[in-house]
Amino acid sequence: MNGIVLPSADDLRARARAALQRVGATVPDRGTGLRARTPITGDDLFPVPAAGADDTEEAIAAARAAFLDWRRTPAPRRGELVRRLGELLREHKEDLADLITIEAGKIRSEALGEVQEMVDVCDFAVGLSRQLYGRTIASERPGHRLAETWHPLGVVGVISAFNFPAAVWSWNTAVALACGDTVVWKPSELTPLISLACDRLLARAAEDVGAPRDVHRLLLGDRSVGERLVDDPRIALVSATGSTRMGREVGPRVAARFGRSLLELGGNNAAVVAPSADPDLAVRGIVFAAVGTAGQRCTTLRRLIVHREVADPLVDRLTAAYQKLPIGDPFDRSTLVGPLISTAAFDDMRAALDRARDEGGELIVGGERRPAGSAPGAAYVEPAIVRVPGQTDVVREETFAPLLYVMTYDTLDEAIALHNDVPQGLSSSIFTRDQREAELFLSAEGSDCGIANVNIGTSGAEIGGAFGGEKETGGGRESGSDAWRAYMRAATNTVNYSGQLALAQNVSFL
Ligand code: UN1
Repeated sequence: MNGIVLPSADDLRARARAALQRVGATVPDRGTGLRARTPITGDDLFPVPAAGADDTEEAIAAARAAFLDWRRTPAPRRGELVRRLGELLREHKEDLADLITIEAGKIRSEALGEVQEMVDVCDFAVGLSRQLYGRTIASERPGHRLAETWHPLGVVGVISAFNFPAAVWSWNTAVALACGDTVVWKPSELTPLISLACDRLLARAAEDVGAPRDVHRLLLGDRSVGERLVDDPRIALVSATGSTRMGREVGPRVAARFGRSLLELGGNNAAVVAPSADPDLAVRGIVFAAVGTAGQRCTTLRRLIVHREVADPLVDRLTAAYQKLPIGDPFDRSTLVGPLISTAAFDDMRAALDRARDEGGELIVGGERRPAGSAPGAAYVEPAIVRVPGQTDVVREETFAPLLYVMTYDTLDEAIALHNDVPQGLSSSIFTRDQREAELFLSAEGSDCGIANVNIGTSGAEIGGAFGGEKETGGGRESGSDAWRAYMRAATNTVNYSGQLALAQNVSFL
């Protein structure tokens, strides 16, 4: 039995090569250490050269030198670089989406959506380049002006994950460049090709507008490259996206040298479904949030907390929807669930399912691997729903797979307590038509997450809001709103134009 029909590794190689050529990037033909790989078939595509210690040193020094120039460039002119990058991203939307699908396994619509997110954040950062506002503050002294001024921070080290291999880079880079910073990027080892494409487009944008080439440097490499960024005092801000385990190392190491870190770590996102929820809307919102990107978003819905009265019919409807999910080749327009990133990710999912069963859970649907006869190294999996007797140990952990745990509640207070009783705090939602319930969920006594939604799932945030979460999610905020402040330093200025020396707090001296 062949099962899922897939393109060949040669087809994917040709498609990746064509996309890279169209963006103007060099197709790697020899390499040390790294390999570009596709989860669609599980095959290696190209060898990729990896950066060593010398390359890392050179890149940091170059980005630091470029910073000294870039910080003097007026912010609206810095915005012109980001505008040009946004134009190139629009022009090459399909090429970038191809590379995202090939390396991360995203279905077409989600890969295009990721590129759209990049375009959107460029538009945002162009506007931001004219809005890096500081406040003026009423001085307590006559003839004095008190103000805050925002200045560029330095070199930003961006460490990104495989699941949003391009968008998370763009959130950081578009904002950092507008803020007057330069960037050194260490992407996931799993996604070198899309990284080469993004780097090339930014280099083209820099050439087109006459910005210094070294405002951005890409370092493809293993963990040692990330460690160098973490420990180097020339990296003013380390913006790292990944697991909580990774963040536990990065945070203290950056803090030990008094650097800044911005951490986007694990999520264990939940939705509360109240008795008044619109069932059609809830089912569609839940399925996208739990199953989209094959359950491999930081914002993926992993826990469903359902009122006891509506739990059985809701689970029945979700089960019916899960049984019909088209699983397979992410380039096929009818597919909704592409591959997991690796067979190891499937092993983790199986291990979580086994633990859930041992902890009293009941598998309702899914959890099996779909055979892909031509590609034994690819992991296609049926998204799973497990009913659990409560928030057991495995439910409190993030498993990066399409695995949805369902629990029941009787009172909203109980639902909120369950909701918040996990170590992570990224995204959350409530499905309800009761305004009092919705507002309570959004209030100080409600969800403790960085993102809290009503009648929409936990994933798929727009770039205009700040993105990030609390507790073990790391506390960082990226992308929109005032997240830019993390990429700048504020100076408080007191200017005395009175001709008299007046000391604050009525202190007299001399
Ligand atoms: C991530 O999974 O790391 O809100 C980022 C979302 C996307 C970004 C996810 N806009 O699901």
